Amino acid sequence: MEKIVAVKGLEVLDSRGNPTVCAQVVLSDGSAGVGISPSGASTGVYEAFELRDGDKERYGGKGVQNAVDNINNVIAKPLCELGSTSQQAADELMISLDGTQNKSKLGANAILAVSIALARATAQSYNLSLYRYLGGIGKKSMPIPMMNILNGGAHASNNVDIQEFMILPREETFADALRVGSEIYHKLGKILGDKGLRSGVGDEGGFAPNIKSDRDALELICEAIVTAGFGFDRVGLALDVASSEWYRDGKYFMPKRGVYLSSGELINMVEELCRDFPILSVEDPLSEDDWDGFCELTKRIGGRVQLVGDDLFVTNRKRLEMGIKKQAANAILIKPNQIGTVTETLDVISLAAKNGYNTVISHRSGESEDTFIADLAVAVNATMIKSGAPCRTDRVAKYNRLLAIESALSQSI
Ligand code: 2PG
Ligand code: MG
Repeated sequence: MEKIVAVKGLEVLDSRGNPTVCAQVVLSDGSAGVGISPSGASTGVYEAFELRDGDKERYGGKGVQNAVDNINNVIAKPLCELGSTSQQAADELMISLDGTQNKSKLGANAILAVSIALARATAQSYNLSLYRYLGGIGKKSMPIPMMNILNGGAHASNNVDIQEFMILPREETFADALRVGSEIYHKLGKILGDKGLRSGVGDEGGFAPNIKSDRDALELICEAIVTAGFGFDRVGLALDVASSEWYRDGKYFMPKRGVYLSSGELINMVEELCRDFPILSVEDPLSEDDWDGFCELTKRIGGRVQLVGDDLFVTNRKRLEMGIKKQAANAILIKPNQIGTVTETLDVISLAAKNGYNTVISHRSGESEDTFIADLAVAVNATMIKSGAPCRTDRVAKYNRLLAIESALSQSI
């Protein structure tokens, strides 16, 4: 049986120019894998812990040298003594070496990078594609791309409070869906330019214009869809309200517009937006602590709109179990770094599937060239994948990996 013979950490940069953790794992047969942890901006309070050095003299306190040291000095030796390449055994070992509830001792950023690197190395050792190794021999389907083409909230310095305005192109093939999304993205750029609203792009590659209201953003996107030659039967809309960012003392405060809303008013606002626009999916319409609000909205529109828990569930089995019991939301966003290991990520995805919750695999606003989530989406037959606009290599890398997987699947028997 092969075993792990080397584990090494390295501090690298993410798409925002902030440090993040890269790990390399080498096996006894020479197979090797690399993993890079992503990093969020609108992070949920229940996420696993991202360990940063806090030394203001380096990277404004955002260095990850301690997390890297944890890989080299705490994690590497026990993993090499494990005697196998079992993902589950390795992940469980790292969880026990950490010993905390939220991986705050070693850092979820350290643990996840190793976990991903091990999955890659082991897939290579078996001579399997990563999605095959992670997902097994069953039928594989491609996810629908959920493309964030207009950025606001914590991801852009414009005056828009809703974090993400996304399009969902539903075509026969992933390649066609990506083409449709890209054509609409470019049309939106042209429309914004014609209206004197052209802007730079936000963290996830979407345009970040200053506009009057959230409704205006949705109108502009609808115009882009229609002028690009598509109908709403083919292209739906999706939002990530990311409303945990607004929640203080039981009230919602939209900081850029300076508006206060009660939970009930926010529920009404989301319901009205879903009535007036072809919105198929809304993520975090209520905050991570507003279970009652989530349940109420699910009761009202959950039968026709996908309601996704991101900060609400944080890829965490216990929080999803609570949601299932309370019937809050009907889909889960999956971000491996919210929980910190590949094993726990796969476990929560199967819990969601067993309980009829849709799965949306997601990037973070701080990303890298690592395309693990693309393979993960196909491995688990996820309904959708969220990887930003078709712009900026950190976003496009995932979509390009999915193109390669689709092409490989079409050639395999
Ligand atoms: C989200 C993510 C990704 P962040 O809220 O869904 O789009 O953003 O990584 O900043 O949490
Ligand atoms: Mg979100």
